[in-house]
Amino acid sequence: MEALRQELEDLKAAALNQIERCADATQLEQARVQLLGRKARLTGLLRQLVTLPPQDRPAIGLLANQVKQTVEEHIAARRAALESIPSDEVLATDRIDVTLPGRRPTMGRLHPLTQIIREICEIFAEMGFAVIEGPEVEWDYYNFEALNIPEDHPAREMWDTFWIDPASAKVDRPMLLRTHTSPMQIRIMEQTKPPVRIIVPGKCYRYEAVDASHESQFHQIEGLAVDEAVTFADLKGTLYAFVRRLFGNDRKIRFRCDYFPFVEPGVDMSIDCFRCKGAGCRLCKASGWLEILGAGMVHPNVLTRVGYDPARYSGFAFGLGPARVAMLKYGIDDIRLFHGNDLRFLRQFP
Ligand code: 2U9
Repeated sequence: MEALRQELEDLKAAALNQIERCADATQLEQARVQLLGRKARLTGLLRQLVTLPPQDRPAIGLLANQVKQTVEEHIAARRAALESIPSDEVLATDRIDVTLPGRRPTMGRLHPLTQIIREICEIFAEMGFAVIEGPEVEWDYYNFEALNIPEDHPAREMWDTFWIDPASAKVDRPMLLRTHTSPMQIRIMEQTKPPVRIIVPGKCYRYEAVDASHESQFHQIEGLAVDEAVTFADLKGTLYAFVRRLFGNDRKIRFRCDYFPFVEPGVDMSIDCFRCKGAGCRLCKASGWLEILGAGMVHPNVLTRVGYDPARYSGFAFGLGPARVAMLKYGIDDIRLFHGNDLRFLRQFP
């Protein structure tokens, strides 16, 4: 039996050697027939297994089949290797024109909203405001209660939103998609003592009909400054400096009374129309003014709730929609263009 075992090992070594030396597919096919065909020594040995004494059959049978399998695998591998080498004919005719110009990759760019959000945040950051972001899913408490908008208050109608199903979220307090970024200002004040100077950009949600100037998802940038002796003059000075940076040094500003539950007094701020310099045009709807943001002095109730003494501290706050700012600045007439994914629109912002 030992002789037979040795013969199989020698046969395997010789076969693998022969396969490696095959230089093309024809030689390999000849080798395959010689090594595994009907007249091959290995095939003969496998056929003669039945003539062996029964106690030797399993071991020799196993070895012979292993040799056969190894030879088959090497033939397949050698075939694959030979196929990957180009033929002489291909080598003679195939040419690469190395002078052809390359294919230029498409360059991405920042979305116009991202650009304007970064530009606005940068202006406030240079004035000493820290840029902070917060969660888009909020507790009712932070979005409404803490901002001086109790349940049943008619002002809640200004901010209809999407509510989280408490059962599926496994929560026992009302949860919603935030309608402004103000909840984050509350969180920051709860965690820190004045002075506070923060700017909070982020996505907000409102349940409303979509048209050329409203979408149910939109971005907001809000700012807050609280310290001892902060006055309305600080609000005016800060926001005046801001719009001059964004819309040009010759801008004028105008304040009018407005109502927001979280500020007192509340205002809306306009700039004189940079297109017609106040004379009246299509952009400013012939009024000469463009409404740019809302603002006010933080309501004492809001300060009290976060543990700030309103007799000692005061602050101003403001909010604006970067989409509206971009629409005015670049003369865009439909807010839906921002998320329409039309490259003809997006490519206009370098
Ligand atoms: C705290 C206290 C006060 C933020 C403010 C406005 C006025 C405002 C709107 C402008 C256009 C939002 O994007 S918009 O729809 N915002 O007019 N926002 S005062 O006041 C705050 C915020 C946080 C703690």
